[in-house]
Amino acid sequence: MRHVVAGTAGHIDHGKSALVQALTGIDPDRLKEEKERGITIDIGFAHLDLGGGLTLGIVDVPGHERFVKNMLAGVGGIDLVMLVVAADEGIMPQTREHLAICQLLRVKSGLVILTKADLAEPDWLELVREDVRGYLRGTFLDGSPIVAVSAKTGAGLDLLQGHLATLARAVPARGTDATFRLPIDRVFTIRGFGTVVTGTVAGGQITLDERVEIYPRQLQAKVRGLQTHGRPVSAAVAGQRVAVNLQGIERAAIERGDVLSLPGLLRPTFMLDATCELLADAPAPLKPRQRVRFHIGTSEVMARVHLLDAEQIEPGHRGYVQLRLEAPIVALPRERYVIRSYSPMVTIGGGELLDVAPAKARRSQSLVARLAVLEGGTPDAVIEEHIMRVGPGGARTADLRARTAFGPETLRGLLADLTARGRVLVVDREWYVHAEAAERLREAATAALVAFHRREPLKPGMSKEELRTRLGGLDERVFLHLLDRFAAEGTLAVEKDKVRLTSHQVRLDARQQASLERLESEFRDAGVAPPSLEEVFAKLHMTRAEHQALAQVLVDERRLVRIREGLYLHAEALHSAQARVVAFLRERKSITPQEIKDLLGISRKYAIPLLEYLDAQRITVRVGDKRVLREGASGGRRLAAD
Ligand SMILES: Nc1nc2c(ncn2[C@@H]2O[C@H](COP(=O)(O)OP(=O)(O)OP(=O)(O)O)[C@@H](O)[C@H]2O)c(=O)[nH]1
Ligand SMILES: [Mg+2]
Repeated sequence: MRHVVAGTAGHIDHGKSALVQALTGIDPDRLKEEKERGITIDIGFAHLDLGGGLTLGIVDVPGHERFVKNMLAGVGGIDLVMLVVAADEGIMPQTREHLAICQLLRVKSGLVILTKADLAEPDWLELVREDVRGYLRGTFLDGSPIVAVSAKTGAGLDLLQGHLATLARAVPARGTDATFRLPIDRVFTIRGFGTVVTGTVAGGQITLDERVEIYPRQLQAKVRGLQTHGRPVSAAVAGQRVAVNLQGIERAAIERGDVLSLPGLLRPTFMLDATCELLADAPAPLKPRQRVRFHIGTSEVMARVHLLDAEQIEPGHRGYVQLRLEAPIVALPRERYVIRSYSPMVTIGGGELLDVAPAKARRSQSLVARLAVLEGGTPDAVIEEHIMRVGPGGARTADLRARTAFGPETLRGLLADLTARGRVLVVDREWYVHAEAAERLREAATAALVAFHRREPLKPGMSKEELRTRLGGLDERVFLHLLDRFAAEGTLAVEKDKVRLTSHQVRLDARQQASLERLESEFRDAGVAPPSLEEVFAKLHMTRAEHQALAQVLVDERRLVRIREGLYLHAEALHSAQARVVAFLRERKSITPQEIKDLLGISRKYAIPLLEYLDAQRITVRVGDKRVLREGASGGRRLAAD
């Protein structure tokens, strides 16, 4: 089964709806008001079996200039256009505007239908045909069939159907490797079923029972039923018109312009970077910060256009812009949009989205260069650009899904290729950092460490956490991964929670060396009943600042061991005390605080912290008011390890 969607276009009263009805037997005007006034107000739908498993869905649009907004909601997803021109009237304003819209949206093909042929003399018909042919020159419909028909007599309908079949067969099948998106064009309820939304699937596919999300409001629901052209189906794919019965959501929570997609895949945005081309017959140049009506998919929101590479865009010219929206939307790069001026409401231009999660733009050469890559670059250049821009923080596959036009399989392939070529680094599962961003981070880390070592020559290294903060507070997983990578490459060394340059060593001058030795011997001599650091500093007439650092050198070199806050034991004293306690325990099985005081000849002030230290080292374990050897603990091995 193949599905192709066509849309009518053309001036009011030129016979679009009558043609659709004559062709399909379905009246696309479904509103009471439409019947009463004899005009189309909102989009209507019909379908035509073209044989050979090919169905043509038809979106019929209103021609009235006040309803161009509705026309735009209808033609967003069409494959081909049926441009209707009444033979008795010829080309009129909305013939031009609708054709311009189809051109801006890059509708690929179509044909022109001269309706009401029964009202025109053959000569006149030929004149109109010539006129239209000339008018189409240079447009995407240049050289397309021009078919004269009469909805009244049925003349020309068979010929038209033949042309439609040929055009529909030539529409390339859309791939399924894309993010599922359905711009919603209608919402209603059916008694007994609940909420139903309809639209043309813009990408990917949807299946029965799947969980879905309505964007930009981000409400979830479940697909309870699917229909295409009135028949139930179990799945619907890109390019197909579909009605989706949703479970778990109120009709009032959804409106035209919302997008149905899969949970968590898309990210609402207020800003878009894009190309912008102004129609040659736009009434005025596009000015900086001009307020416009922005149309994408089935939605319309107000926006201001910020020009990124020009003072203004002249009619018939193009430029790069940032659109700042007054309400959020969801979209993906490569989608086309249309802008209309605020007043008068006329179509003035449109373009292609390049970045759906941009930073607030400031005009710069680099921004223009970046947008040129997003517009014209190869797929891997585009992915690289996205990963590069997020810097050392990297991008996850999910971020890239939400920011690029690539389907999951294409994306996987591109990322695997870039990884293999060393352009991006995988820092965690599904998390990518650009090699150049990592390189810049390495330079920043090195600079931070150089400064740190200069400032703190007696410290063995900077804490990882401090370095992470200095580098802008990267995500911890990314940071640790990159740190390991830099360490493996030999740039820096990581020891426990400290990072240093590989070249850094704590070097003491002669005076510092002498102070260090005096400091150490004070503790060595004091054994298991050491003084406080403050007492030692006072005794040795040392200044606090420098000698605190020297004491830390002793701690870093494990010559001094911190038992608890403010209490340091010399390593030799600690080890011999520990050996004696272990020997005592081997023989007597348990030891009380009183016994340890007697054993080591120390006061309670030292005995309790020492016991707690041994507990913390998992050498002893507390049972009531006694300590026993921890099962499996080997005093000897512990000592060696310390
Ligand atoms: N004689 C004749 N009249 C036609 C033909 N097609 C349409 N009409 C008449 O033209 C009028 C407008 O037809 P519609 O089909 O409503 O025109 P439309 O283009 O859909 O109009 P909007 O949707 O409002 O833009 C109606 O009165 C039709 O009966 C035709 O082939 N021959
Ligand atoms: Mg109509």
